[in-house]
Amino acid sequence: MKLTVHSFCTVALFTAQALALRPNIPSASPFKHRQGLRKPSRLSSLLINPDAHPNLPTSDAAASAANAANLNLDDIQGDILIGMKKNQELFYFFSILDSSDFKPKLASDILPNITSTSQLLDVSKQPVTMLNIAFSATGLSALGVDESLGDSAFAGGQFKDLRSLGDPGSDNWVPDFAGTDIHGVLLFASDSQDNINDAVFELESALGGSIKKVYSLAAAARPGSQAGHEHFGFLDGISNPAVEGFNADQAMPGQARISSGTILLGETGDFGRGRPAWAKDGSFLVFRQLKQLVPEFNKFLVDNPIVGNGLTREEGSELLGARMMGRWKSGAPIDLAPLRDDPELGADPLRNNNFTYAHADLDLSTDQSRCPFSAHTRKTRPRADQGENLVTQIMRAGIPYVSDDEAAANTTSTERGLAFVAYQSNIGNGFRFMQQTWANSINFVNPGVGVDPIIGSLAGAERVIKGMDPSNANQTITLTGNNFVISRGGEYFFAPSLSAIASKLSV
Ligand code: N7H
Repeated sequence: MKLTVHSFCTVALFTAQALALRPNIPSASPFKHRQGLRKPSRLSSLLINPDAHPNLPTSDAAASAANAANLNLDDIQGDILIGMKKNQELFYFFSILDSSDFKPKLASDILPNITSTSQLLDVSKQPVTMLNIAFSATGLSALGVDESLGDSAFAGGQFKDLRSLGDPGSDNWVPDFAGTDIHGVLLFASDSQDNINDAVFELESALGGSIKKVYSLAAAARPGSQAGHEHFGFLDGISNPAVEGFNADQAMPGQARISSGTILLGETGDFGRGRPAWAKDGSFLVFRQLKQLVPEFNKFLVDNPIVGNGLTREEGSELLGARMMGRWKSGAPIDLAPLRDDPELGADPLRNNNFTYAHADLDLSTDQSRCPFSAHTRKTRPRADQGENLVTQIMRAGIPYVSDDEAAANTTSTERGLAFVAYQSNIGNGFRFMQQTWANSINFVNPGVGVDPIIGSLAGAERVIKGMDPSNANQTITLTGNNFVISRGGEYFFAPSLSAIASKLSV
């Protein structure tokens, strides 16, 4: 097991020092008993770090990269650049009932407990439970902030956008997402559900009747060797971009290197127009609750093995799953391991992202023998098919969930899936472009290749996909509706900088 960041710490009185680094942030909370969020008593990280993932930068390395790029990691919420490394997480969606009551509490009870990027990188500074916050457009309005952030998808909200995303309507949506009543989301993350429960209890007591919980979703990395794997069994979180001013200097081979402004508003590479100055260093958070039908997915693979090449039926089924995803369950890319999984390759961050789909001996525009054009990873990052596209990039920060009912009752329920979280400085260039223009298009990246078999959606209509059989590219598979991933809806949020909360949103 590799070490994420500093593994040992002394119990330090860090809070005042850490908060002193931040502009205009109240440094003392009246709620002295609320140790769950703030007390720096960690001996091990609250994050997971599977061997196959690129390491996070050490806090020193990140600080020096940030200094050189003039990025303030003390002011940027911790979840934005960290990626898919949460252990346990709770998404707590709320509505503001009384903004004149909420705003001072935002300043005194939420802001001092928000975990910044620098804090999250250093175990000795990590709180027991990480807290981040983001607001929907109606949430900003409820706070009296009606300025445009220069993002039309955010301004309209996800419910209004559902047809563009290919959702068949809102019948499958969690009812609380269908509308614009959700004003914000609190993200709690820790290494135990008990820590999160304590933090929620403490914050709810402090916030009183100023907000109301609308909905919540508990999520957790899967146990043991499945940590980092999502419910279909595939290792996730291998390929997130490396960001200038954060970890670009230590990008792994094949990792996209992007400008900080692709993720953060107001930084180099943010092409947005008319952003207010206070929006700098915030990021748009796209949340989607994506239900996964695991037995159905597995049965589909068992029923449709790819035959030939000396494979057993079982191996043929595994191959079909890998070709739908673009990676084997171990994380090994099929572009480098086209017929059988290669767990050593999957576990090696120096090799597991080092591919482009281009090979000297094959025609990039027609040959799908190594990887189908419609495979999930190729649809969402076409690499050499397009020349590296450094604009349509997102920082994925999702985590598997089982429905609240199951978590609470400790009994099996039917719903599980991915609590999909993606950060970007422009939703239309990031998540929305990937979903609408790439994954849902039958003609991307080449005419007639079909939609992404994992997330592609045509409003519930039948989906015809080509290229799954490596020896017969014209063979099609027909999937009815949205077979294996069902959208339960979500919302578009803005995760502001800490200084924006202090100077704009809480006053
Ligand atoms: Fe995907 N999965 O866990 O099976 N995704 N994703 N995703 N996804 C990726 O490369 C998955 C979804 C991207 O850089 C892997 O890190 C599932 C949406 C992007 O080569 C796996 C769901 C969107 C990449 C999954 C889901 C994306 C990516 C391989 C829904 C955006 C990186 C691991 C339930 C619209 C591509 C890895 C690259 C990779 C899974 C949703 C985007 C295993 C189950 C909605 C950009």
